[in-house]
Formats: sequence, C-alpha cells, structure tokens
Amino acid sequence: MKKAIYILIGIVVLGFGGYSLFKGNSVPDSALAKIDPSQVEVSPATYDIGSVVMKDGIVTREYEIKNNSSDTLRLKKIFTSCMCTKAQVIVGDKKTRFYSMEMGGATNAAIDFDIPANSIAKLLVKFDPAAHGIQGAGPLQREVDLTFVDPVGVRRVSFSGEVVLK
Ligand SMILES: [Cu+2]
Repeated sequence: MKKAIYILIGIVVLGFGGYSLFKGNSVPDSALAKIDPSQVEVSPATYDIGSVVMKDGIVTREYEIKNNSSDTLRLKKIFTSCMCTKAQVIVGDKKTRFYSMEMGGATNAAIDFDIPANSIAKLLVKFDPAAHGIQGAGPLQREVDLTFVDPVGVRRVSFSGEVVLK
C-alpha cells in the first residue's frame, strides 16, 4: 500500500516536472529554421495619418506581418522611436504587451513571440497626440522597429502626419 502511494507521488512529480520543462523551454533560436528574408513582409511601410487634432485622442493603425515561409518566424523585440507611440503584435489569440521607446539606455526585454508558418500577424500601433503637450504640435514622423531572429533581422515601419491643436 505504502509502495503504491510512493509510486503515485513519483508519477505526479515526474509528470509536472516534465510538463513545466516542456512549457519553459521553447526551441532555442539557434534551432529554428533560417527563413529567407524575402519570405517575410511587413506592410504597409508607412501610413500618412494626416492632421490629428490633439484633443481627439489616440490614433490607431494596423500593419501586417506576413510569414510566407513554411517555418516559425520568431520576433525577439519591439520598440518605437518615441514614448508617444506604443506597439503590440497579435497572432490568433496570442498577443505581446505594448512596447514603446527604449528609455535611458535600457533595452526592451526579449519577447520570443512565435509567428507560425504561413500565417499573418497583426502589428497594432497606437499614437498619443497629446503625449508631448502643446510642444508636440506640428509635423511628426515615428518609427516602429521589429527585430526577428536572423537572417530576417530588423524591419521598420513608420507613420507621419501633423498634430494640430484644433
Ligand atoms: Cu513622441
């Protein structure tokens, strides 16, 4: 009887241990297939958001990340050119948090977000025209950089326009 209990405990412990190992250890970057950079498209390259009235609040735009390859595309990092701009990547029911500018020399954490073979992810970008106060009025250009595992490397998209007070 005692023996049976020990065996049962053993099975439960091994089961959980194995499961958490499996969950925690995704495929390392070095074991991923090398995707030809031409098989990844991030579009549109830019948006003209036109005249944005500061008090009208946040402007949102969507870009597409197309993984046309038959392998997993891994996103390592997202950052934007300014703190008024935040970006998130979504695929199916998975999403990253919103990332912004890398402040004070700090680098945004590696995110290891996998975009499956032959799929399209969404890049959601939010721009707050009031983030810089009235000093932010005038023409603007902002960038979002996505860093993928090499050889795909860094892809940049942007938007431009003008913040007006009314
Ligand atoms: Cu800004």
